[in-house]
Amino acid sequence: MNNKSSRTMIQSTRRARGGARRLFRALAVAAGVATALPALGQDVYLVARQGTVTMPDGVKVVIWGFAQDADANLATVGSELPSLPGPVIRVPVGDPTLRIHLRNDLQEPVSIVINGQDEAVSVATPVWTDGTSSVARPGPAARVRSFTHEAAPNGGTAVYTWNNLKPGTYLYESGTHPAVQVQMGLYGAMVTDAGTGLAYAGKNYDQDAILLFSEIDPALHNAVATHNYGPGTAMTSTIDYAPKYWLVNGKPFPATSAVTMGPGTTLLRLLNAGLDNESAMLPDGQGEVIAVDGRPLGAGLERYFDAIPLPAGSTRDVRITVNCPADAGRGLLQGGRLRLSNNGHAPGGMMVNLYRCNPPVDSDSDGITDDQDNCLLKANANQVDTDYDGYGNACDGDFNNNGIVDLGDIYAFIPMIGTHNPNGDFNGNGIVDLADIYAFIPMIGRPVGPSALAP
Ligand SMILES: [Ca+2]
Ligand SMILES: [Ca+2]
Ligand SMILES: [Ca+2]
Ligand SMILES: [Ca+2]
Repeated sequence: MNNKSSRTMIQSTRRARGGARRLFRALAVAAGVATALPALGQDVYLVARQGTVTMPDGVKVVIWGFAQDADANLATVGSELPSLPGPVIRVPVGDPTLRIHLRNDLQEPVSIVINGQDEAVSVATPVWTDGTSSVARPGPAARVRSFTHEAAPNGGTAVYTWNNLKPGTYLYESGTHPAVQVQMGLYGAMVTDAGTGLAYAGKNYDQDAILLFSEIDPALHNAVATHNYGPGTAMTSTIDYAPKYWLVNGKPFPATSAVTMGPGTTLLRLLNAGLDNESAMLPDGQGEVIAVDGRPLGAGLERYFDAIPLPAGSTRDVRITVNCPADAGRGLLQGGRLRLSNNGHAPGGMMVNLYRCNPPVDSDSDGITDDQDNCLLKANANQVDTDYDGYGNACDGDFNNNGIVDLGDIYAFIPMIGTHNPNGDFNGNGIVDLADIYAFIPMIGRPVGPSALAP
């Protein structure tokens, strides 16, 4: 399930629930009785699971992530795949309560915290490394394993409740062994507004976009997924953390989704779920930072930046006002540390096209807009390009790189059949098979591409 459908689902669930509440209120009023309303609140059903993401260089990385349970009933969970990041949680305006129902299909305990929001517990009770849960430390060797109660491995469930949500932009993430579990992908964005079209008191906006930064160290992911992480194993800690992929909303350029700003004021909700500090460079230096970690800046403290600091685990809300059609155009938001490659291959990394006024064109409707798509006319949302020539595999049958798929390419392709040669694996299923032969044949005699990233 992709992020868009997850988000749509959350919104539709929310609409249905809002309708039920309105009906209940109407009935209560009609009955003329002072009936206690049912507790307001949003219920979100998440499953922690293992999954796989494909990077633009074709490398498949195991992740742990949150999937949304489609029928909002953790008792029956289908084959929903985790997304990276997890589903966006938007709590409706005026709803002070959020309940996250978590089922944990991973092989170690998982929990959920929202950085900056107080869970509805009288005393925060950590789980210690010996598995006990108490306010007092059970012994001198005990260390905190989890900031809050956990869902047990292999199908255990837990409910997390927040009764006094503050408006703003927040990260939700695993509160258990976060140095490992959060970098594996157990994170997402949670937002709630002070009012309709109002991020915080006095801070209006017309449209918003979530830009969640994170990184992947494939060696660490592999070690964790194969149980080779921790004391006595090849990788004993995150001290050698060395990310190779830098993501915005779970994907590196050119697989990042573009954002359209304007007309009016756009609120960019910036979040950093990575272990590394980052910053966000805006194309025109026009961003107004109105809040830090969900705390609105006081009058006179709103700052205009071109590079907005985004420390690990933090969020920033930034407003940009666009006058349409006068300001129509496009700019590039980049990670300020210029990590603009995918495992050493540029262009890539933390780059997102920001369009002003006019939504971008996406000729093949794969979610990658024409200004950055490496197969303009062939849907390839993951933008895999295993020979790094700027033409995505899906439209690159030109193995000898002479610009046309010709006899030389036929001779190059035939020996690839039945092998794992990534360049001949047009559909990315790991083997050059019949489907790839069928994909190759229509390319014969035609020019490579076209691609926005190659001449
Ligand atoms: Ca496209
Ligand atoms: Ca290529
Ligand atoms: Ca050729
Ligand atoms: Ca294949």
